[in-house]
Amino acid sequence: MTEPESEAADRIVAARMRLRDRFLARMQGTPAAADKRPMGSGPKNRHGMPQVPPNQTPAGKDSWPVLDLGTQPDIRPEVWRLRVFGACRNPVILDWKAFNALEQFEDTSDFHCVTGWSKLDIPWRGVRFSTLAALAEPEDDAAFVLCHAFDGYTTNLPLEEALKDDVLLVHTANGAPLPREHGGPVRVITPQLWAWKGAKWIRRIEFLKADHPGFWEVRGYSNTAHPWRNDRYSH
Ligand SMILES: Nc1nc2c(c(=O)[nH]1)N[C@H]1C(S)=C(S)[C@@H](COP(=O)(O)O)O[C@H]1N2
Ligand SMILES: [Mo]
Repeated sequence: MTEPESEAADRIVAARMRLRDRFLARMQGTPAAADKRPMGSGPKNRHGMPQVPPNQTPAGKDSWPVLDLGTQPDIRPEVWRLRVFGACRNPVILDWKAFNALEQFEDTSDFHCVTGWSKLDIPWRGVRFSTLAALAEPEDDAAFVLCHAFDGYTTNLPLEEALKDDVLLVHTANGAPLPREHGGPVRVITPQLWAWKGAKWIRRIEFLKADHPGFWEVRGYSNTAHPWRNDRYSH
C-alpha cells in the first residue's frame, strides 16, 4: 500500500497520536490476560496460552454460529451510513464511499462468544476504531463508547478498549464481503473482549463522558467482558 500523504491523513495521524498518549497507560492497565502488550491478534494474542479461553470450545473449521436478537436488517451498502457523534469535536456521518476511503487494515484474530464457542483465526479487513476516533476527536473527558446497531442492539466499551489496534469495523471476512447474518455490510469486532461487545450492522458510534450499559450489559453480562479472565457475567 502506498503511504497516504495528505493534510487529512496528517490530521488523523496527529489526532491518533494524541489519543494514544492520553490512553496508553489505561490501555496497558487492561491487557488481555493472554497478552501483556494489549495489541496482539490471532495466534500472537494466544502466545503462551491455551488455544481458547477457559471453558470455551473451538468452533469447527467450517462452522461460524450466528447469534443475534432474531432480526437481521438488510442494509445495502448504498444506503448504509455510519454516524459518529456525542462527546467529540468533529462529529461525522460517513457513507460507504467515505468509509472505504479511510485507511484499511487487515488482521487475523479470534472471536469468543460467551455461550461457549470460540472461532479462531478469522481474517478480517476494515477500518480501525482508532481511525474513526481520530477523525471525530473525542473530547478530553470522553471515556466511553456506545455502539448502536440497525437492529436496535447496543453495546458499550471503555474508550481504552475500543482504541486497541485490533478493534476494527470490518466489511470483509475470510476474503469475502461480510455476510448479512454476521453483521454485513459493516460490524465491529473486539477480539480481546467477548464477541457481544462487537455490534453487527453498526449504525452509530457515540462518545460518552459517563458509561452507559448496552443491551446485554443491563441484563447481567459483565461490563468488562475479558474472555481470558473467564469474566462473563456481572455479580
Ligand atoms: N447488532 C447486533 N450485534 C450483535 C448481536 C446482536 O444481537 N445484534 N449479538 C452479539 C453476540 S451475543 C455475539 S456472540 C456476536 C455474534 O456474531 P455472529 O453472529 O457473527 O457470530 O454478535 C454480537 N453483536
Ligand atoms: Mo454472544
